[in-house]
Amino acid sequence: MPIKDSELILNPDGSVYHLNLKPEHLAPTVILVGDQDRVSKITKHFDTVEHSIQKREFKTETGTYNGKRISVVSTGIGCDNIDIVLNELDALVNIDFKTRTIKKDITTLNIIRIGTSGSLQKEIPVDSFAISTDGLDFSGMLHFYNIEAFRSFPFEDAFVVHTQWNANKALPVLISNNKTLEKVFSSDQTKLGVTATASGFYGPQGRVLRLSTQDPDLNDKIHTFNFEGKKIVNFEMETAAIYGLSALLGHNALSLNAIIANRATGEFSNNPGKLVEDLITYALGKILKL
Ligand code: R1P
Repeated sequence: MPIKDSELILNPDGSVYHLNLKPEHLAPTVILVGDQDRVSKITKHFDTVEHSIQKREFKTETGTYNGKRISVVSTGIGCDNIDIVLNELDALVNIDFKTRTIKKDITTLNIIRIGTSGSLQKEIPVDSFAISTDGLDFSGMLHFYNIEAFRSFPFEDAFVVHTQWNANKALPVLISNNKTLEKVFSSDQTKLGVTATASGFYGPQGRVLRLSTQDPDLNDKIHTFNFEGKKIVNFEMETAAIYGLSALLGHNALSLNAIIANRATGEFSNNPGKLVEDLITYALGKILKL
């Protein structure tokens, strides 16, 4: 049965609804960034850019870097946007837009996030690079899918007990990265740990300006949690959703984090722009090994 027009929405030119891309515009290696202005900070290193398009916060440039074809896509902020980006990226490779049917042979994308993030541990200092071994979703988005087979229930259960997680909030969901990608991107320049993915920037990450939070001790509890040696090292807003949807759709995903703030020490990087530049250079070097 063809997927209905209302479910797989295509623009009049045949491109997918939000990303505005046609299948031929997407490379099998995809770099995701939050900020649309970060796209050109990556593609300025490319040999050539063959396609460039933007709709809302979703900007894509596809080209080659040292001969390797790569697409760079901005997601904007948050797990709701990741739901759009991951589903549309997958549709571009795994759904035939003419017949609106799922292809017989499924294509696996390599998806690398290059993001900024705040550390929760003193030993992950400002200006370091952290690789997310797992994403711990606090946003609730993944509960709308059949994610059970990919969850790590013992970690999640221990976390809920340790934090006395409020039952009005969505249950946290822990999803692992792709271990092959983790090996390729790890080095003595990177630190490994669990990334917590929040549903907001202020209250959901324990930041208090004028509003108090439901649990003022939550960040301390997150920071002290240790499950069989696994610790939560940083907070951001996309990784767990990328890991969850990639696992469900059969794509390989890895999240790289430039640590621009340390919530444990209260520090903020003196030069976050340079740190992101350095992480981009580092990631591009490793991508050539895929
Ligand atoms: C918040 O300022 C944004 O920055 C972080 C968070 O995950 C959130 O998207 O990542 P990016 O720099 O990749 O957007």
